[in-house]
Amino acid sequence: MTETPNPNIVDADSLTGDMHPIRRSVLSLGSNLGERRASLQGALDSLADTPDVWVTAVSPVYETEPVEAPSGSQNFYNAVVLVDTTLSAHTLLERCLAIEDAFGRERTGERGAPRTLDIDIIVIGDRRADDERLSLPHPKAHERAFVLAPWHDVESDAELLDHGPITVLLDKLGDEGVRRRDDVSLHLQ
Ligand code: PH2
Ligand code: MG
Ligand code: MG
Repeated sequence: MTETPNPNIVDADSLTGDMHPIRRSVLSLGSNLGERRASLQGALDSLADTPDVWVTAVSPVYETEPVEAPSGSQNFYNAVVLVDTTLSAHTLLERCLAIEDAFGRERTGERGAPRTLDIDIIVIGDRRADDERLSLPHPKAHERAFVLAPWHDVESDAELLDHGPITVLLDKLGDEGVRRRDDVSLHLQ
């Protein structure tokens, strides 16, 4: 007979207070300055090296025309990485910013300025956020083919929180300005 409460069942949460649920996160990688492929590969390697982050899928690389960027900006390379993580939203954000810094990201304050590396959090499970540092889901993801096209390649039945199936969103946007580069790819070590 099991005693109630069973003394052998311990709630780990109540012991350490640091257990967190595993959530699926979609990360959008972009680069339009310097060695674009190398920066995206470095970002992938760094994410894969991050404790409590497990990379589950890596999309093809797309070459994309710059959106809302200063005229004369180079095309981007964009890709999407799916991860499972127990990190909090803000800890994941800190990690993404630190990886950007490690790959030479300069923060000039100029909107859309060319960047060696940008890692944007598109969603973390069904987490919502709206503070000065983080908005979830990413407020522009639903209108960006450079996010949705690579995401669709690795998770065709995905739904974007608050916006529905990404196939429907992509159909509306079309594929103008985004081109899959099958000759450029990222590798999970
Ligand atoms: N990122 C931006 C602004 N514009 N355009 C493309 N094609 N790809 C991007 O990753 C991108 C952009 C802001 O981070
Ligand atoms: Mg961005
Ligand atoms: Mg960013």
